[in-house]
Amino acid sequence: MELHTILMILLPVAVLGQVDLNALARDTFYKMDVSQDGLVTRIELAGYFNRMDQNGDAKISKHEYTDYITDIYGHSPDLNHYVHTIYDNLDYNNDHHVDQLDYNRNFDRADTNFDDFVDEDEFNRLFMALAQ
Ligand SMILES: [Ca+2]
Ligand SMILES: [Ca+2]
Ligand SMILES: [Ca+2]
Repeated sequence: MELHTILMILLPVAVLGQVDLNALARDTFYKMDVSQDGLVTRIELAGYFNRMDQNGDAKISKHEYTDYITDIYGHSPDLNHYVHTIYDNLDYNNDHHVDQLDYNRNFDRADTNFDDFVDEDEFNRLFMALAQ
């Protein structure tokens, strides 16, 4: 067994290179929900992306996004596929950056009951749509 394969087994979201999207969604939600009240605010969503912003230009490049995700979960072809698909879908206006405009559009898309919070069910629906 290759070391690469062993590392994949240790990761909760990528077992044997197969990404568990539900686990990835759940983990992403917990990382966003800094206050741990089960609701994500616009500020928490922006904060999540700001943690990826290596060069401080208030825009997340695909490179920054990919680095952030693979630093946490490791590399696998399956995960790379989802990372690129999710990034392209997050980039609402297709300008090859994910920034405040895109955060707002995705937040609005997720918040289907218009209470200005994104709960875990709302987030899961958005995440699955972004991963398609
Ligand atoms: Ca940046
Ligand atoms: Ca954009
Ligand atoms: Ca809501």
